[in-house]
Amino acid sequence: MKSIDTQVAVIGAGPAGLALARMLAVQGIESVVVERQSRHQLCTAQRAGIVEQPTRDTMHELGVDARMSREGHEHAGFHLRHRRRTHHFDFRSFGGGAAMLYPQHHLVTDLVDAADQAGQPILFDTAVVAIDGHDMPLTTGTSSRAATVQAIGPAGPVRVRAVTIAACDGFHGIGRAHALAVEAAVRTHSRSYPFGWLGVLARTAPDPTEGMYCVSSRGMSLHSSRGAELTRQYLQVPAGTALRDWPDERVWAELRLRSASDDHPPLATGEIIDRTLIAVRSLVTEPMQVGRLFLVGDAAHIMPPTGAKGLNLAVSDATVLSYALGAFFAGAGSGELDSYSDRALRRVWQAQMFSTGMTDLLHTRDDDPHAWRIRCAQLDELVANPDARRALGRLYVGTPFPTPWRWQGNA
Ligand code: RFL
Ligand code: PHB
Repeated sequence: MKSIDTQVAVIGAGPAGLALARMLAVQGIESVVVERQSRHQLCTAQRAGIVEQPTRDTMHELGVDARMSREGHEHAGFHLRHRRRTHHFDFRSFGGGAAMLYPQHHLVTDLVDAADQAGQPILFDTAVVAIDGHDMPLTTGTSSRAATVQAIGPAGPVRVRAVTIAACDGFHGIGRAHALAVEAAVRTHSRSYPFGWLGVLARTAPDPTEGMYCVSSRGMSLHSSRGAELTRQYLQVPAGTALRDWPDERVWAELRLRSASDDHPPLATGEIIDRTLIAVRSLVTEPMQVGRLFLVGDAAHIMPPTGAKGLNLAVSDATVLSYALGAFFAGAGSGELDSYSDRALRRVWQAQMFSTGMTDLLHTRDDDPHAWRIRCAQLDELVANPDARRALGRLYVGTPFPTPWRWQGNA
């Protein structure tokens, strides 16, 4: 069996795992990233689009923002279509910066390219099947590589021995399942919704170019973009709906009805080249660590997609963990590592508050006409009151990551 020794075994090469490996490398800490998918699959899958200002700053500090600065589209805020009128919320004037529309798979590609250039090992097509040694006492030094991940790669079994394991393996990964199985104190807090999203990628020009949430008694629609000629559009759909129930004509008819307004022409239609169903759910795992095993990003928590926090929280968790690992490997003891979960969870719950609030505000539930009228009143307030927008904008653009540390001082 092939065996590799390192300081940190990172499971998963999504934004959490790749950002963490880069943050560790900047501090001179070795890691090996193990990824189940091929490089091609990883770098082409359509997912998130909105990058918060603190995530942009982080990518800049890590030296991985050149393409994002060139090709990303700054989003000062978003549009809200409500009562058939279009309102633009510009959050830049509130001083927190601006989000950017930059597809997640481009960010992932940039991080993979940067890892290649730095000689950072990523084992693609290699699925982790077991985690061991998470409960061994934590010490520094090569003899402390007592945590292992067992994986199956293209050439057979691989073992990575490490001081710590970062499970950055997403919602369906092995990390959270392992933590729940071995430690009774690990719990999940979850909320489900009676609806999901249907997402399509279409060959149409975005109009408006910034994201737009449309509120309608038929359900929410969201219009986003992936460049000058591609749009990413979402429809609230009943939970359990099937893709075959949504032929192109039905998707466009519904998008047009929900986005109908008195101040813009009807939505342009075009060829749909990709479609996915996206679950709307909330789940947080607490604590996000068991001994030497740390859960990072979607492995620890899932947000409803409304408001686009998942990618950003993955990078925020990675920042907190890289800070704690930096302190540990610099000989400062395990105090910061012990605080990882508490420190990360504050921002996680803040994002849950935001995403849950946005989800409740923008989606329609047939069974509750009273709630529909309250939501209309809340939206009227948002349109009329800059203070209400400021509070929303602060969270949309992104609050600072919960660590005092910046990389330049530590590189
Ligand atoms: P990821 O990206 O899921 O990466 C986990 C990686 O782990 C690998 N893996 C394994 N590797 C080895 N062995 C195993 N046993 C493994 N099991 C899993 C997987 O192959 C994968 O490569 O998690 P990470 O890094 O925590 O990043 C989280 C984000 O990807 C996620 O939160 C966002 O995509 C959510 N999300 C959005 N977030 C935003 O911030 N802004 C958005 O605009 C936004 N839009 C979205 C979204 C998610 C969507 N979907 C598909 C659910 C739009 C959509 C449609
Ligand atoms: C996206 O562009 O994929 C997107 C934008 C805003 C959201 C969610 C997703 O709230």
